[in-house]
Amino acid sequence: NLTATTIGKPRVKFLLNETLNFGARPQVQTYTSWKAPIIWERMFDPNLYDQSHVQHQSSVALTVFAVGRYLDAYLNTFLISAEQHFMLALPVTYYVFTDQPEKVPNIKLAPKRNMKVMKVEKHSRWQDISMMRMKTISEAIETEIRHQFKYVFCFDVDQEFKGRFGTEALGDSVALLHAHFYKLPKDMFTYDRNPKSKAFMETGDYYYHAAIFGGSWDNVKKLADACYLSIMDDKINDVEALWHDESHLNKYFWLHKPSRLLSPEYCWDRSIGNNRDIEVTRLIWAPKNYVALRDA
Ligand code: 2GW
Ligand code: MN
Repeated sequence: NLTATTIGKPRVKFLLNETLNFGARPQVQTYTSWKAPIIWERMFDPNLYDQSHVQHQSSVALTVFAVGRYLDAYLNTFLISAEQHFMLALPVTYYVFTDQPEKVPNIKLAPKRNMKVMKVEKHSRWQDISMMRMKTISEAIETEIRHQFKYVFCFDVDQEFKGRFGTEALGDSVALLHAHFYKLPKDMFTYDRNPKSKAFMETGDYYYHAAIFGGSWDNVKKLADACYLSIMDDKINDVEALWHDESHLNKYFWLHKPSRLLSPEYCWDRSIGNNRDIEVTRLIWAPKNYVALRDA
């Protein structure tokens, strides 16, 4: 077992990549044209990844926003399920951003796991609640996260962990393939097509889902800063990208290729129905009641 006994950054990086079995899943794409791995079940040995990250004292900050009705609707399930499945081998701190800190559920956390609740304002438009996360994430990385954590993962709250979401997902710059688009031709991707928006793009590599992105803290900060800048430029120019922060995220990952991609096993929508590609659901979309949550 080479990985367990090999110390030193570049060497381990090499060994972990070598550890991936790209041939294990012949029915799906397991690496990109720029040779970034796309992580599917059975491609990796979970224990090997855990051992290596423990040895290198990897640590993870998870950011999640629960503003307005989304707090009652989703936060408890998200956190309880994260304690069962998210990066169990490593120290994890949940950064919960909310307008109602007093209502955050008091969840019993395992050793080496912490929660930090941070108050944010509630933007009146939901589009702004979603988009302005980029600014808050950047600030939190600058003031707190960078001093304590190697990795940052940013999540939508309207989801539930159902299976291992482990150290195999960690990388310098991590993007998620959107469950609805990973099999579709590129001309179906819902990129922003308005040349007036900073998110405008004519073609791309994949359609990434903004419900999860991550990486080393410095890379996530660069991403959040770039997306926030573009979002603010759009505001000055009185345009809004088709899918808000997700459009800007797609533009960013087109210009700055992610080093690791997560398959839709990492964020599946059960309403899609049976699909043989999905051998394990690690996280699922929570059912959404648009009427109750978005209006009124
Ligand atoms: C968002 C839309 C409509 C009504 C309310 C909200 C809302 C979102 C809210 O009232 N409170 C709140 O905390 N949020 C946060 O923003 C929460 O963390 C939520 O998961 C996140 C994104 O909103 P969400 O999950 O309703 O958007 P989706 O599931 O349609 O997500 C995709 O598209 C979004 C942009 O439209 C984002 O890019 C998101 O990351 C994508 O997954
Ligand atoms: Mn969502």
